[in-house]
This record gives sequence, structure tokens and C-alpha cells, in this order.
Amino acid sequence: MNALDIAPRLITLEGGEGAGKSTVLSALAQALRGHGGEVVATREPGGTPLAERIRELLLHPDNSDAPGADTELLLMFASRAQHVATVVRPALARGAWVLSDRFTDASHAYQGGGRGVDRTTIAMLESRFVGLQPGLTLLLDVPVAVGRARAQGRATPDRIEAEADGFFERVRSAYRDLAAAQPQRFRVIDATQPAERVAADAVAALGDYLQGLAQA
Ligand code: Z5A
Repeated sequence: MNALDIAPRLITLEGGEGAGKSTVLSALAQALRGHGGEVVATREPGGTPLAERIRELLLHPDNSDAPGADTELLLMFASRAQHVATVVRPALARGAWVLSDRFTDASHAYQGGGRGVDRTTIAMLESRFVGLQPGLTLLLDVPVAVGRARAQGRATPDRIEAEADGFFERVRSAYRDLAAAQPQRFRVIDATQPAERVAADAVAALGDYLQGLAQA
């Protein structure tokens, strides 16, 4: 299997449902723009017109022909392969910062932890079709009950949001395991705090990271 290239200008945001990624993402984008240079804010699944269409297939609440765990995994990676090839790599090549709301760690957490898909298969897909690892990953960590209560106001939960609490407990635990295994890449942010505090902590973690890069 090929090793993954670390992309220092690729920064990702992860967390469970209702962790508050959307709010934090705009604060991070603003901080990065202040730092200078082009900032590409994007998301997964999605981030390109084709990948957004795959996202619709993945999240559609109609469960009459719901994707099985393997199909879900492959659709996530089909979306990601397109995103990496047409948005992420070209942006990094021209020296831009790429700020992605979710990336491959989400497949390790949701498909690996949540669905129980074999980790070796996910690592093989990552190596073959992504080949990149972010320089910094911010994990917004919140207990499942808190995150789900925040997200409850939504009209129709999508197919994955409709999963039971046990699924989201496995996702959270997989994310925490990933962060513990790679402390040099992950910063875990306490997302139970008020939204402004969470955003401030995330911006501070980004500032430390940028300072470290400048000194390297
Ligand atoms: N998925 C996967 O399975 N495998 C993969 O490889 C990838 C993704 C890439 C879509 O992702 C789904 O795809 C997702 C994982 C799966 N499934 N689920 N569940 P997504 O990122 O687009 O969707 P999401 O995780 O459902 O996003 P979200 O629930 O919108 O989370 P969020 O962006 O972190 O939350 P938010 O919109 O910022 O906040 C939610 C609400 O909470 C909102 O009303 C806020 O005002 C409120 N909020 C936010 N922060 C706070 C604080 N700190 N205090 C109080 N209230 C707050």
C-alpha cells in the first residue's frame, strides 16, 4: 500500500451530528484569509457538482433501496476521489489553503466505526484513491445526546441522521480513537461549550498550527 502524503495546507474539520462544524468553518475560513492567500472552503461528501449528486444519493431519506454498508463506503470514496482529483489537489498545487468540512477520517469513523466495515479495506481505498492526509484535523467532540438534541429541529432527518444512538456512539468512539492515535495531526475541541467559545478554541488551534508551520 502506498504511504499517504501529508498536505500541510489541507485542514479538515470533523465531528458527530450537531457538533457545530458549520459555525466553526466560517470562523476558520476568516482566520485563514486573514493569514493570507487563497482559501478554498469545501465539504464531503460533495464539493464538486458530481460529488454533490453522489451526496444526494447517499443521504436521501427514502430507505426502500438504501445502500448497504459496502455500497455506502464505495459511494463515499467515489465522491471523495472526484473531489480530491478536481478540487483538492489542483487547489493545493496552486498554493491555496483547503478547508474541508469532513474528509477521509469521516469514512473511518462512520463506515468503519459506525457500520463496522473492515478498517483494512478503508485504508486501502484511502491509499489508492486519496493518497493525501491533512496537516491539521480539528475534531469537534460532543456527547451524542447533546449533538442530537441540537440537530433535532431539522424538518426531515437524512438517511444517516436517522440512525440510532448506538451508531453515533460508535462513530464518536472511532473519532476519539483516531485522534488519540495521531496526536500530531488532531486537535480535539470541546464542542459542548457555547458556539463562540468553540469557534475561538478552533481558531486558536489553527493559529498554533500556522505558527508551527512558519517555524518549521
Ligand atoms: N459521512 C459519512 O458517513 N462518511 C464520510 O466519509 C463522510 C460523511 C464524508 C453528511 O455530513 C453525513 O455524511 C454525515 C456524516 C456522513 N451524517 N451524519 N449524521 P455533513 O457534515 O454534511 O452533515 P452532519 O454531520 O449531519 O452536519 P450537521 O449535523 O449539520 O453538523 P454540524 O455542521 O456540526 O452542525 P451545525 O449545523 O453547525 O449545528 C447544528 C445545530 O446546533 C444548529 O442549530 C446550531 O445553531 C447548533 N449549534 C452549533 N454549535 C452549537 C453550540 N456550541 N452550542 C449550542 N448549539 C450549537
